[in-house]
Amino acid sequence: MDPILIVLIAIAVFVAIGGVAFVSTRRRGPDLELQPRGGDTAVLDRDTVDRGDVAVLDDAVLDDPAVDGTPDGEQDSDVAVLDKPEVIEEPPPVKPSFFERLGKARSAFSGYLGGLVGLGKVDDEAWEDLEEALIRADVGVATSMALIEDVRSKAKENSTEEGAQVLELLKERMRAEIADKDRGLTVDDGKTNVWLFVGVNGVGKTTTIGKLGRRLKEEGHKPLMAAGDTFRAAAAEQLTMWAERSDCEIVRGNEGGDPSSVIFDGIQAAASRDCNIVLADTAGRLQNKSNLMDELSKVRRVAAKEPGHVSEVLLVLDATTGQNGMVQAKVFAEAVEVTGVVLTKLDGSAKGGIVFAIESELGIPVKLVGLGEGVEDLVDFDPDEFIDALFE
Ligand SMILES: Nc1nc2c(ncn2[C@@H]2O[C@H](COP(=O)(O)OP(=O)(O)OP(=O)(O)O)[C@@H](O)[C@H]2O)c(=O)[nH]1
Ligand SMILES: [Mg+2]
Repeated sequence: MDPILIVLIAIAVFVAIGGVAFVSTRRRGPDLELQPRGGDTAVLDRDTVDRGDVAVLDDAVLDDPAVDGTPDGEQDSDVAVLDKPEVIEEPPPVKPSFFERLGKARSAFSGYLGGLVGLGKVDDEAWEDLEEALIRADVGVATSMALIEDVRSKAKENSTEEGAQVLELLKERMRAEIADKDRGLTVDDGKTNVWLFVGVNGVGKTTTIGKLGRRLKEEGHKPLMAAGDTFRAAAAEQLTMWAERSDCEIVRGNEGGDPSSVIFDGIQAAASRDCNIVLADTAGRLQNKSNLMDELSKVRRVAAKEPGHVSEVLLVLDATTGQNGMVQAKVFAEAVEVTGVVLTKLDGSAKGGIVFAIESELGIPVKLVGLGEGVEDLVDFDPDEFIDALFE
């Protein structure tokens, strides 16, 4: 064969193979070279894109039609994943109200009372059930009986026998029972106020001081914590952690030292550092240990020495201990003239009724309520919202 002819055939075959290769490359589409936001170039294959890595793609690359990979510009299903992600702005979290946060106490108590709403007529048995519901919710036997007796005579007076109306009367009566109490926490101007925290073991004294430290600072006060629990090794450490967290001053003594002198030192330090409230922690103690109750009386006397000015003695009670809280309240009130109650752990209790027992039988106002372990979980007691929550 003519060598020229052979060369021509070879060129024709070469051109034909090259054409087929070119067409097949076009059909597959180019590899997607995508630019992540960080700036480094990354070559992503189509699988990667489909997994949703689109959020990091550069706008310029997204606008490039070559990225489509579709030969004739028609839309294929891969295009959708290259859309810019929609930015959904989270609304700021709404702080739940006292009413909402009562949680368990609320649902359990209204469980006892809720059944009455559907009742047609309240007969003798229903009156008894109602009284029992109050007792079970820790309102206390004496207070429950007194409340029901009052409501029953009022219902008779008004010829009211319908369940819903009777509940309304009870609600009103309970509201009246705890209305008009002074629940403010006293801070006297120009004084070194001392707030003493007392109560049995593990009720939440130290935690309450920690929570209050933050809150008082936010309100513009200058609190100082005094670690008067010298009994338990870790107690001062625990308070120190809270002080650091809420940026409060703290005075602590030696383990096994005299609690009165630690608190006295705290008051001296507060006066010289211009702190206006001393939050004085004390060791948990059982109310039946008379030597420990005497020690508490001494702490109270020493704290009142110049320049100390005891403006609150707050008894911390754990809502989950129920009626035993009443016994504690009586004995502590005798030893240290309690000015208010902090009712902790109401988030985990169905026994909110203890509030009525404390206020009506002992006349001590509930001033603060603990609804959790966090720094934000200490709230002022709101009697109206509390009653609404119980009857919801
Ligand atoms: N759920 C819940 N837990 C709380 C509340 N207040 C305190 N606690 C927890 O109860 C436990 C005991 O709290 P402390 O503050 O150490 O109690 P305390 O009275 O100082 O205890 P002692 O110093 O041992 O007498 C801790 O685990 C707290 O986090 C509250 O309102 N709700
Ligand atoms: Mg403690």
